[in-house]
Amino acid sequence: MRQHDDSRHTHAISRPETILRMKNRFTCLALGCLLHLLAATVAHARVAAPAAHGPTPTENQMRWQEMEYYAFIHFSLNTYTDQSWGFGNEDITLFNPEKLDCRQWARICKESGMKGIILTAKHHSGFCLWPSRYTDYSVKHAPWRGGRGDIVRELSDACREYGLKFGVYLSPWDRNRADYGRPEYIAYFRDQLTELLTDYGPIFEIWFDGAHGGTGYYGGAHETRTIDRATYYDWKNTYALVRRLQPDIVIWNDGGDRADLRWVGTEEGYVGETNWSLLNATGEVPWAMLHFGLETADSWVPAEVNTSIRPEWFYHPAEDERVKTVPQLMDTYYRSIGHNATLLLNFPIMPNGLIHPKDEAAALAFGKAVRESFAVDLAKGAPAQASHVRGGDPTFGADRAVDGDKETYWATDDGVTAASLTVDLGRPTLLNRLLAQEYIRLGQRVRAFTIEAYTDGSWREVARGTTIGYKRIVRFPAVKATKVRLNITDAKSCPVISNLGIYSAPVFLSAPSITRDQSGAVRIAAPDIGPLFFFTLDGSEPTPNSQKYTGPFSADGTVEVRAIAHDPATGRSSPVTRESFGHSKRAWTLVGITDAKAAAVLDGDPSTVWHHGDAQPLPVDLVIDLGAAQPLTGFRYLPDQNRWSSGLITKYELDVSTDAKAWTRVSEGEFSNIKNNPVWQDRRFDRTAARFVRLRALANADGNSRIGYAEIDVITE
Ligand code: FUL
Repeated sequence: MRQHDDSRHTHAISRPETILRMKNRFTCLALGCLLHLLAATVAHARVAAPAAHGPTPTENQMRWQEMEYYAFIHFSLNTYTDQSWGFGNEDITLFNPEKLDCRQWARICKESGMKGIILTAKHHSGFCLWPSRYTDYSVKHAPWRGGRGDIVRELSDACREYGLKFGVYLSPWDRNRADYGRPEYIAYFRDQLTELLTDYGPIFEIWFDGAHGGTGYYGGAHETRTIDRATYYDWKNTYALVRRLQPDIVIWNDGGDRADLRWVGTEEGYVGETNWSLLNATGEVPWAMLHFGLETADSWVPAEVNTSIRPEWFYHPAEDERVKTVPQLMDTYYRSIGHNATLLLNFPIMPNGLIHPKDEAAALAFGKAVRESFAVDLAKGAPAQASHVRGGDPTFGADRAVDGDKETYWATDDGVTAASLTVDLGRPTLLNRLLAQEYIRLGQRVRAFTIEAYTDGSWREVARGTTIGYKRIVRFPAVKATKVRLNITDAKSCPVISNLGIYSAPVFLSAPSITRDQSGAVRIAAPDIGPLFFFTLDGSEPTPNSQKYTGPFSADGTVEVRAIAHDPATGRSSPVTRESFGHSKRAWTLVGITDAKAAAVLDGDPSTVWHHGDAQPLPVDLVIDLGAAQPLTGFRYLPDQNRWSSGLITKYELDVSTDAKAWTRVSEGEFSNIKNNPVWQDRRFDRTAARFVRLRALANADGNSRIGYAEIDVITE
């Protein structure tokens, strides 16, 4: 810390006059001397740094926060069974990642700009990626490397080699263990924790997933087990064990059991724009608190945004075309790291033990886009002025926010909770991003701010926001300005700003969405304002010379549409979107349903949804008549996409028929993680010719009988 260094307060005391001839002159000089001494005394009075306000981060939380960006790795036995969650009875002999190379994982993470990796050492299936002494359900009994492999060891070694920190995910819920739900399991869980936190060097973060109880194998019992979340895991003592074994660790838990970090209430990759790093140490944590934090809370519990580079956490070959694009990942960046959180981005590992080349390419391109976006800080070292400076002391002057030193800051006097910081760029400069950081060691303070740009001789507001915290990055349309002003308009206590950055970042156009309604009309759209769309229907890559989209067009039957968004002003194009449509849905009907709103199930629009009436008891059937028999190889279900979604099916059966009388079961099981991650649920089955499809919902995510659908589709190839 250089902030409190007072060696600069050196001062020379002027020599008094010795000879004075005239009385009035003497009086004048004496008075002057006195004033001079008084002024010197004031100037030499040390201006104290602001006192901390409210909760502040621990050293462990501070180190973690500064990591900003790190990886998740999801790999387990269910990688081999194409499931989101293993049931706990998957056959160990399936586990044989013949090309496994943790150095590939570490290299990709390092080259992408990440600072660490967290591995699913044990996911809900209970299968252990290390040869635990306490179970047979581990790599020790897999064919891989003759049972002598240890992925926790290999990855911790690779992390060390690449200068990355290493963390572990240990699922509290274990669908394999016979004793899950009984006290014995807690002893087992702690034994495993002890192994992981003792045998593999420093662990920066431990992840205790919130999924807790439900159906499972449970040593052959094949039943549903529920536990009391509030008491069963005895987190207090488990946390004490963790901290004893790894004093520098941070503990993640999903909010209910207060740890060092909190979940943000969604796996889609964003946290609230208002984001306080605060929660109360006890009490309920409703969704809004996870997502926005709580301004008045008593503990420092910062947010970590976890999301996957593909829709799902584990590898599913069907998602090879659904790897997130640079614009999507950049949007995630701005809405996680740019919203005062860290970003934990997941790579699913393929059955061969490697990260897929498409995921690698996406992560590296994303890393490059971040580097490019923040390569030149236009504010760094530029003249800066503030409306208020603490005690008039340059130690707390405006320039401390643009000096590139994270330990110095601009601050105002106590009680001043609205103040401005102006950066003079010297000449009209194009810019579209402002980055601000509070010196959070003294607490999170700012409640509201605006950003103004000085263009053509006057100030105009270009953006406004709420919290800042460790880091806030604000996006706004490009503006040419000679000066930029950050106005803190409200704060809990005097603002303490350690960094202000100004950037002209490239804008990455989002890949467009392509939808087709039941009549066969295809629509292309994107969230960005203004781009043109170009598309192809013959499987070739679209370019700005391809057919221009001028409005919905008809393309019924089996067809692949590829499209790009393009901005002629910058010459930039978006990534390509590819959407394959199967048989025409024109002749499809929902059997026995008279509600016209049910058309939403087949309208090709993910944002519309239809629910059966609430009174209907489970199971609830949806029967689709395809109009004619077709060779089916799978079906797809998209649940309600709204934020306050309901009716998400978690257990299902799928039957098909040629006459709606004799039914054949082609698929059954669960949509495991549908609540947290409501993406398309694809299920494949052996080719069967059928005209009728019956989806039977056996349970939903909320434990009631409400059942709904955004979309249903079939797979025919
Ligand atoms: C969720 C789990 O149920 C998912 O499978 C995944 O591990 C994700 C990170 O957390 O709650």
